[in-house]
Amino acid sequence: MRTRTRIAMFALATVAALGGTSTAHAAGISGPAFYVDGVMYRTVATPTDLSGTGAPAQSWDTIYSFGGVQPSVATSAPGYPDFNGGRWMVHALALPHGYAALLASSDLNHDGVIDTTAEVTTGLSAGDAVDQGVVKYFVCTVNKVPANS
Ligand SMILES: [Ca+2]
Repeated sequence: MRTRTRIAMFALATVAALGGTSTAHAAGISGPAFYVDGVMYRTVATPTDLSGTGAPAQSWDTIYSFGGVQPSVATSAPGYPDFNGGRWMVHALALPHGYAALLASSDLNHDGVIDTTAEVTTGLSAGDAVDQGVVKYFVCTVNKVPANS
């Protein structure tokens, strides 16, 4: 009886641990995904592709993608007056002089990463980032990464 109880408790703990983990992965919660005004946000990935809907540009917020050299930078988030509810158009950025040159000209607060819209805009003005246009339209949630993760 005692052994059965221990086995049952172990099984419950194992199921709870696995269940918690697999639920998070099944929900598609990302790790840190992109910056908004220097704050890291994450998202729940959704299999949406809204390209070709013909929706006007103002119904989207912009995510600038650096092609993987650093997290993307988004222009809005929940609580911002211009937030469009998680409808995004992704602009790919080319870095014609390299990432180090972009940081040198545009990392305004010298924290080693381009993490605000102002820094992206500075990079575009300096020519160290070049907007390649919209490469994707999609929907995803936006949530601040908890401080303890
Ligand atoms: Ca910065």
